[in-house]
Amino acid sequence: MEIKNYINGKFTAPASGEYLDNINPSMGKPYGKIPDSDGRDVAMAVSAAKMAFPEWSRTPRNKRGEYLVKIAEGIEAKLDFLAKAESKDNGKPVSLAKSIDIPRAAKNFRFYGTAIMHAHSQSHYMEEGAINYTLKQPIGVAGCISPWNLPLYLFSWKIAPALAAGNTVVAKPSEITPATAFLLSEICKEIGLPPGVLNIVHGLGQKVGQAITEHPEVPVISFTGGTLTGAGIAQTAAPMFKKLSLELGGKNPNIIFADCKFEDMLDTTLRSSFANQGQICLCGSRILVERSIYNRFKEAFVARTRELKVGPPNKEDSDLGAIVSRPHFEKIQSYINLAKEEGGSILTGGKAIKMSGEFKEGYYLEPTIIEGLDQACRTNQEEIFGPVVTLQAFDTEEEALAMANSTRFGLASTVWTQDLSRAHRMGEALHAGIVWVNTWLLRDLRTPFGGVKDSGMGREGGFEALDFFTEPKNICIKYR
Ligand code: TXE
Repeated sequence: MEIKNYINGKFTAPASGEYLDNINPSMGKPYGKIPDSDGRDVAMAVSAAKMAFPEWSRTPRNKRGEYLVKIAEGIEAKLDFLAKAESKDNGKPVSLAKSIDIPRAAKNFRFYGTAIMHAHSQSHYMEEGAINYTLKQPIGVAGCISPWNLPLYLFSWKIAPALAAGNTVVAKPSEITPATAFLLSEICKEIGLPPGVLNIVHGLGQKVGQAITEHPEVPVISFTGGTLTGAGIAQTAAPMFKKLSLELGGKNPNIIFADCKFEDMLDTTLRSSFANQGQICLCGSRILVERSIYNRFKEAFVARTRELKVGPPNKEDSDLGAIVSRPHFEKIQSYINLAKEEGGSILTGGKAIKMSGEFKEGYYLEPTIIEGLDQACRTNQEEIFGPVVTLQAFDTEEEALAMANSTRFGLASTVWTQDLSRAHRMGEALHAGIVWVNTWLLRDLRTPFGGVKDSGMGREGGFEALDFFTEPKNICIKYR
């Protein structure tokens, strides 16, 4: 697949004329090229977005919404093709791309294509004979930078609200998974999105991402990715007083009380532990189990994990596919070695899997369960972002909370209990932006999404995202 930038409605080569290999992780081999863009391409994209902003921001919101709904329809019409492309680029099973990633990308555009029709603001009457009203105005050129784990799903979740709110966009997908972002630009072209409204620049984070972050005419940045990278972006953006949304890493606790509905919990815990090869910022990588059911859970969880099929992503029956890249494959393995050094014991998994035939150079890891580590060790403090979970037992609710809240992260938590009061108490006390009780990854797009502490700042989702991509202005009119 020869990927091009999408700038001012045209598919363009990078100013450098250079291209990077795009690797298929299931085979460990390059299968395409992506533009090795730099600040020059970003400058062209920003000026195209600037040129398009006056017209786009004045376009009636129902018209803007219609464009977004057309993009959603374009994604839905190409579901299978996009799912195959996503699976090939990221390594995730094609079944997952087809059931989660691509449908959700369409939902993101459809949601904001209609939500903008219901966005409203307030007015405040004053007895002195004045009326205040608040305008929520689009900001200008929005910079959207997204990661490799849910490529089109997260890319679209930034672009859709930014466009709906009347901004124009310069967006950068991860250089590790550029394919569906390029296919999205083709859909935008096909549906007649006006040139310059959305611009997509491919390339390395340090070059293209950095250029977007530091560009003086990009006043608002929405980023999802690693905590370290997020901190670097904040350092660049803060002195420029840019509006910033950072969705970063997580080290999420999955807290299982003895009174849980065991089979429901077990089925869901398999998904929350290993879906997308554990490469979802919402995965529950620290499993805390009430001691009285620890052994029962451990046996059942290990047995079910051993039944999971790790295979080529293009096989419908693969439960887990390939890890997204060789560096990440090695990073996860280094954490498995660290866990052993820290005294953990591997209950199942822990090893790379050598596939056969065309997949023998691919990056495959066994789903791995580790016990015997204390909460303070690095394995339980740092984000691994792979098919690796740890088990720990607790005796009391207070102890479970202390363990759950003991990392620098605070993105999501899952709690399994039939005790209603305890569910409310845990929800109230957990350091997290999202708490699921007796479920996981059940998502209502109207809800705020984001984390606390090192999991980032700001919220995506619902009207929060529309507020993020607008500036409120109060106008006070005295008439008496
Ligand atoms: O993210 P990066 P990566 C975590 C996970 C993973 C780690 C790094 O632990 O191992 O983050 O993953 C662009 N200025 N999560 O490498 O490096 C980069 O090109 C501007 C959690 O994917 O943060 C890509 O488009 N942009 C996360 C995007 O930032 C820069 C999901 C993310 O890259 C940049 C993914 C810079 N200096 C990883 N450097 C979640 N919370 O969902 C890189 N980029």
